[in-house]
Amino acid sequence: MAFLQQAPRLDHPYRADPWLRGCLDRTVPADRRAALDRDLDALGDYAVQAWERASQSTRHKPRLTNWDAWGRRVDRIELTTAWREGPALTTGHGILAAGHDAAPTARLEAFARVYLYHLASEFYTCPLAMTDGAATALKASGNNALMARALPHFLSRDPATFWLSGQWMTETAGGSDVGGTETTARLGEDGQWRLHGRKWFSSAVVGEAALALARPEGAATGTGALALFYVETMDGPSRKPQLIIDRLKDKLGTHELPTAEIHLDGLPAWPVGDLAHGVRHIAPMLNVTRTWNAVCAVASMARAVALATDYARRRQAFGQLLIDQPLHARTLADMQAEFAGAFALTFEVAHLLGRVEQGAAAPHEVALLRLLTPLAKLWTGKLAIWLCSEALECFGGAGYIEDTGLPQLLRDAQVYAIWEGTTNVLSLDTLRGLDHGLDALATATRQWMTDACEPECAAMVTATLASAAACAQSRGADRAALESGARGLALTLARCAAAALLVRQARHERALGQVRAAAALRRFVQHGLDRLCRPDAADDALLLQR
Ligand code: MFK
Repeated sequence: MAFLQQAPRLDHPYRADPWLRGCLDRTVPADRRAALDRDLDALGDYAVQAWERASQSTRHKPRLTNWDAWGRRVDRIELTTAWREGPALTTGHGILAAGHDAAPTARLEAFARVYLYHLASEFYTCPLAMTDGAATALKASGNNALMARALPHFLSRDPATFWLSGQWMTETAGGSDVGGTETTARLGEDGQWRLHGRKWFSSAVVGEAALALARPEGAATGTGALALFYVETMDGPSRKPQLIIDRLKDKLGTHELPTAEIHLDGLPAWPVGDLAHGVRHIAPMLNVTRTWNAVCAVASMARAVALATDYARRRQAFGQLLIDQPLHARTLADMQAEFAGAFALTFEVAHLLGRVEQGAAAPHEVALLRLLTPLAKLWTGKLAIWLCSEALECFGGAGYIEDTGLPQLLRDAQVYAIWEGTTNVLSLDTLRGLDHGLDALATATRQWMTDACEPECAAMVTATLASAAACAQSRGADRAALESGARGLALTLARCAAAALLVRQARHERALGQVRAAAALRRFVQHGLDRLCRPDAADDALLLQR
């Protein structure tokens, strides 16, 4: 064997990431940067170690044991190494707690930590997202008793007191359509609410608490009659689980994440707000977990691009390095440009979230955040699948082989478009945010593109946004037309917002004598901004005929 291919090496994901560093250089004040850099350096080190550890060992899945040897029900889950290390890393680097600091950049800084930690964490970030969402929803509820009870645990910087929270919504009768929830809440004679029912996808089943939707006994059907409850899942100091874990799911990806089917047989519960409008009460949680989803999707893209680019710099074929072959270089550059746009939009949402929460946002930015959150989630969810698939192809046959660690990237990426709302559910959610959101987006893009160094690109953004707005307005009265075009509209708005943010980044870099963002912008715009589609209901019907 004269020749062996080299495995891809992972550069330090913080020190080698110009997009993250550029974003933080532009936004984070100097007096906060040193502390942040220490955490990001450490989390980047951990990511490199985790990649090397994974490439030298067999992957494990969590294992559920329902019964002990003597017939007692135990429902014990053995976790992977990364999951066991999760609480110390999370609390040690303030991955959750830092996002709730009283500073307008706190959320952005916390999401930079999440971005670096995500893949090394083996999706421990999933329950972290839900815990962050639960903390946010409890704060929004104004329920002081529950805040005093749970927030010191959810936002703890000490692993001994840290708690994870679940988000229990999905049931067999209602996945996206949460209104189908069958779990009931019964008020006992002792004044205690208790939950009875089955939750079909529970991804934080090892957590200590959860926010759960349930229908108070005797309440009407539908979404509006659901109530939101806070529950604790461990029985005091014995830490005996108080819920029944029926089984762990066998999933396409996210194998280290113990997603479970559970049932509740009288679990004590406390209402978070009034005994109705549960979806309204849980919405702050949804919007936070959707932001996590986008950040984690972008993290997967960053990993895919980094590995494919590293490999191209060392792999020879046809007598040349791949990186020196024009078509391969073009493919990698196209991937970079799409990633750069997705990164810009996602971290703008993270920054906006912090500014809105801290009262530091301009008036139009509340509506802007409401619109951009589902846009970032739905677009990055889809893009991550495409980009990871392209990256695997960059490795040829090796990209299809399990123990390279590469197929896992693609399998895991598929989840971003599904959980926390599918692409279509999120496209319809975008319609809820359009009323004030379109004007807010027009205002924001004008500001982002002031003094643009790529005026042609800026003009294309403005023109495409205007036709998207006209399209939305012309279909306004025709709900079916609006809904059938919602995905095209959402993708167009997402791409316009991302391009406008790249214009801003290019202007910032120009002052520093850098040109990378301008190149990404030109290429991104070349891929097209307009994804609008005509509402051809008649053709849909013809194509779907039996
Ligand atoms: C590593 C990354 C980590 C990511 C975390 C991973 C965790 C994964 C676990 C899961 O996937 S948990 C399951 C997630 N499930 C969903 O996300 C549900 C998807 N379905 C929806 O989002 C539907 O759009 C929804 C259930 C909300 C629609 O139901 P309805 O019956 O049509 O609700 P409706 O009447 O439109 O809205 C009810 C209220 O909520 C309204 O307010 P009002 O009561 O004041 O009228 C809405 O305006 C409000 N609302 C809905 N979505 C909102 C929102 N408010 C703010 N933001 C939103 N996004």
